[in-house]
Amino acid sequence: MEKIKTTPITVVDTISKEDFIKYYYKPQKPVLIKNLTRDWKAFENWNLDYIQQRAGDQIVPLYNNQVTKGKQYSAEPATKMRLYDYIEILKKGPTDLRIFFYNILDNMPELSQDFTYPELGLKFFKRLPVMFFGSMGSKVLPHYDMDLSDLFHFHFHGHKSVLLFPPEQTKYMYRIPYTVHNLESIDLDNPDFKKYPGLKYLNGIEAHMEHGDALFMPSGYWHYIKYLDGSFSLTIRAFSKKPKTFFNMLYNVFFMRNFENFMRKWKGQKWLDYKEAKTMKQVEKTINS
Ligand SMILES: O=C(O)CCC(=O)C(=O)O
Repeated sequence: MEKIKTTPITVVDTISKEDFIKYYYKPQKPVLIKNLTRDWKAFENWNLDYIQQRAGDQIVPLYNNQVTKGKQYSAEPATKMRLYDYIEILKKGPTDLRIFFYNILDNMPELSQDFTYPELGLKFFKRLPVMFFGSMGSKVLPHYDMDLSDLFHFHFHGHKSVLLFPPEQTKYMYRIPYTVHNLESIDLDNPDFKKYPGLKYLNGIEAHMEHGDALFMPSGYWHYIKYLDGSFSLTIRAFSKKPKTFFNMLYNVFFMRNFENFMRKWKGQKWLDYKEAKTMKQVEKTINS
């Protein structure tokens, strides 16, 4: 079966601030850095047992991969449970239940002692270090972050695969209007090129992450993530300094998100069907032009 075109990500062991800015930050190119976390306590200590011991008592929201319908809001959790119990499920795996965007400072502040912000020339927004958990079988719907920040994503305990697409390829991603994700019926692992011909024009960057790896995902990059075993990640962010990106971030966060919620509540499935048809038309127009 024909697959989405991909190229492997550039991997470096270490990098200086000057080289990072010159070769990756300024041209907005992703890179995987192997040794960035070697002197963190997290590199030594972070595993599922450690998180269970430190923060097992809290109740966490869990998300799955079910397609949202009607008035359902896509950011609603599928269920909630004690973190300890969820990690037990992860250890057994597979499950499609994931923890998504869990703020460390609000929920497990002591873990913030275990990592530092890399000195690579980015001004990190230190209020929002967030964690993600998943297991073999968990997939994260392809999306980009609506605040359009430059991201550093670190992985612990196991393995995951990350497929990245630059913002210039958004026109072939089948992005749904007023959202930052694509049609939920698209499976990038088994692409239906007949139904979604735009996918043929994509060229992804493929990264395989293991314990301690750091991945730079520049602003607006799409990421499609698959957990290969029970494991977890940390993401830290730096807001873009470009005025246009800053304006788009304000639009996404303060207008787009609320408008989408309002329309879903008001129109329900009709709104979703209308946007799906519009998405298909938009990509067709791009291909034909
Ligand atoms: O790894 C995950 O579960 C999702 C990560 C993500 O979407 C992010 O860091 O923005």
